[in-house]
Amino acid sequence: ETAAVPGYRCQSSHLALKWQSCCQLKVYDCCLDNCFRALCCKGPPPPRPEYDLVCIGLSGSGKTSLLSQLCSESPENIVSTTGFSIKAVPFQNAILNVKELGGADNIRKYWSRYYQGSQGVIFVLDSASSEDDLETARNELHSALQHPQLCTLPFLILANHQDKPAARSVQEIKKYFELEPLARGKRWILKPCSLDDMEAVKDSFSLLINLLEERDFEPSRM
Ligand SMILES: Nc1nc2c(ncn2[C@@H]2O[C@H](COP(=O)(O)OP(=O)(O)OP(=O)(O)O)[C@@H](O)[C@H]2O)c(=O)[nH]1
Ligand SMILES: [Mg+2]
Repeated sequence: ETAAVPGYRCQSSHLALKWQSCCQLKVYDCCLDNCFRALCCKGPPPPRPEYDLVCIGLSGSGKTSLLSQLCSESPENIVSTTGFSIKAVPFQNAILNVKELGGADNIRKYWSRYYQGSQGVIFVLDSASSEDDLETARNELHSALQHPQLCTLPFLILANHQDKPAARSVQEIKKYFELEPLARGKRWILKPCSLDDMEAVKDSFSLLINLLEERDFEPSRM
């Protein structure tokens, strides 16, 4: 009896092992099945929406520098944009196809020829520029806000060069640019920024993407 018990025990533990490995196989089988389903049935993630934007601002305001940083390109060797340049700027939930228009005096008069098809506007200004340049920037922004092809679009206004001691605060710029009365009823965001703080720049672009995604815009809300 004593001999039979270990034998029985041996047999039962053998059966238990078999049962256990059978269960393990089933678990692996189930995992593989899930992986297969996940890979084959779920398919690729949905494509990110793309938006076409125009980026304007006086020469030296920092348009190319900011866009290059957003595209993880080297900030070295940036030269003044003659004509225009297009960059696809990737974000987590959208791709922005940004057309930067050179801001030099002799190019600005042609800006409006390149507005067609835009879904939003990025206006970059140098917060530390001279009074004359700030006034020119204000006039250009006012023309853009009132242009028939842009006046209904969302605007992101970036008060750049905030790292400089002479930079005006965003409140001063808001007042000087008379944004409250002029842009009332429009979708616009005014944010301070500098090349030193690209996280803040990305946050501002995320707010712009939110505005671009808004389908049922009611002007009275802004
Ligand atoms: N200190 C400082 N310098 C900046 C900032 N943004 C741009 N710059 C510098 O300003 C200069 C002009 O920058 P760009 O990016 O070429 O300006 P832009 O608006 O593209 O000029 P255009 O192409 O001529 O219209 C470069 O030397 C940049 O390094 C900033 O936030 N702070
Ligand atoms: Mg440029």
